[in-house]
Amino acid sequence: MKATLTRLFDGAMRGRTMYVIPFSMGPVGSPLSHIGVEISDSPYVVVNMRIMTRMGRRVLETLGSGDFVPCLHSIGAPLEPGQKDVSWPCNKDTKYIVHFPEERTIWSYGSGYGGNALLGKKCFALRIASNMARDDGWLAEHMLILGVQNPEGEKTYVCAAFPSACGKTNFAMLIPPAAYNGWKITTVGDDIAWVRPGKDGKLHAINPEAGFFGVAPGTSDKTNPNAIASIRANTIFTNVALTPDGDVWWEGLTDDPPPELIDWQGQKWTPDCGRKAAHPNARFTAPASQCPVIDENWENPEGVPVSAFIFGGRRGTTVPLIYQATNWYFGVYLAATMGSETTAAAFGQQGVVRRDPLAMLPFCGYHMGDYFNHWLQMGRNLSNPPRIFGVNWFRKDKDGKFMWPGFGDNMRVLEWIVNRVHGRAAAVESPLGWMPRYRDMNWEGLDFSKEKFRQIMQIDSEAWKTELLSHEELFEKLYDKLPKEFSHMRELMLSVLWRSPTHWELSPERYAEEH
Ligand code: TSX
Ligand code: MN
Repeated sequence: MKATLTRLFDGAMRGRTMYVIPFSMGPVGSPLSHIGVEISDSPYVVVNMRIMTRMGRRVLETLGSGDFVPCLHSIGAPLEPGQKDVSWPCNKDTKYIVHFPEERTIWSYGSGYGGNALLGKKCFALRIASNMARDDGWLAEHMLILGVQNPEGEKTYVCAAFPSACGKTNFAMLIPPAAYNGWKITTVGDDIAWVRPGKDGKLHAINPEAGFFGVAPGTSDKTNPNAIASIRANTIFTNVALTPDGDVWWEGLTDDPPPELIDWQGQKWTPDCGRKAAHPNARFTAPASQCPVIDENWENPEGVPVSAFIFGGRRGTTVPLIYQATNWYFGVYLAATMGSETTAAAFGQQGVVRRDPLAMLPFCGYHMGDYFNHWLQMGRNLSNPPRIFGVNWFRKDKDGKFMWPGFGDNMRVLEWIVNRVHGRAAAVESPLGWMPRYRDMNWEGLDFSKEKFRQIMQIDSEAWKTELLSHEELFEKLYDKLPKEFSHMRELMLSVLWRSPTHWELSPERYAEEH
């Protein structure tokens, strides 16, 4: 790779300005932070890194002669004297996004966009950092961090991992329903968590980023008012559409599209033209400090104590709304086998489950089998580990309609999680772990019947046998490094399901209000 890339980088920046970008992932000077220096020929990278990281002179001063991650980036589009530049230059044919985990460096060539170019994010904070974390006994995770404050003022922090298109940023900024007067959700981060054991035997998390690089389409005052408030100023919009008065627009921002727009490619656009106005992956880059519910501890150098890990996916069938893993090991199994049904046709077949362990498949910088073992090992060393939960907001009924209202009402699931963590909520055992009965959750202000709850919590034994068999497909790919514990847990879960009725469900008396 070095031979190939050295040849490509030779003269790659000719005719452009080279920028040197010192940045800190995490609050400047925090013991949990790490510094990088990105060299880039893209002003787009500079202005985005200015929002997404702590960047500039104070980082260089903190660095002194200490360690940093060298990040080399070129769009790979040199300009000859007199040659006119294009609006978004990159190399049409050749792109390499390369990590050297042994020396902890990143070389990125030919691309100007997102994770390929803003090297502090996926390349550093996940792929390189996951290597550092394995070696030094911590975790670099693709997780949001949020705080749940109850009316008594008690604050509980949780981290959550979802594959793309599950509404991670929406969940990170959730607004509780009206019935939750006195409750508050606060945001620490919406994408990445660096998690480290503390002297108290708990895990503590920081958000290594300083901004949100969020998907714009689908973001609105209905789906995420806090995100809309966060992007009111000092925000970069990438590949969105423009209104005649110079404002931005994307699909889902308003119920009705404006009568005319300039689309993301600079073409005239009308609602009936048959094209999308914004690119489906259009983004906003906004300072986290502008989020109305940013957590008071979001820049605390010690991080926030993590009480729970939540793992989810987009599953139309099979997976219940909420369940708690029996222990750390089963939780890691749950996380390792999580998956989402494909939605976009661009990803090939629609509606098939793609496994994305801990939402880290594209972002773990080493073998996934070693990664699972590292997770198991972390649990062995913690006296007070976070509890682990599985959620599924996307289960559908026989008519193909979403059964769960989602969005703010996910607060009801969060409340049960928080109360479980503190030993205040009841649960019953199931083949998957611990599950709430109807009466163990708060339904105030929501019309959700016991029968609907029974359906959304149902465990179909046959479907779960098939599900567990399909885990084997993932395990085969990791065969030589798969934790031996995983095979045992799979066998055990199969045997529990084998003796269960075809439709395993909480017995009727367990639902009865009087019990
Ligand atoms: O972000 C979502 N969340 C998490 C919110 C805190 N979305 C959007 C996903 C795409 C990025 C959801 N979509 C959620 C959800 O909990 N649930 C659903 C499915 C759903 C969609 C629409 C409705 C209900 C559920 N209801 C109406 O449209 C009226
Ligand atoms: Mn992400």
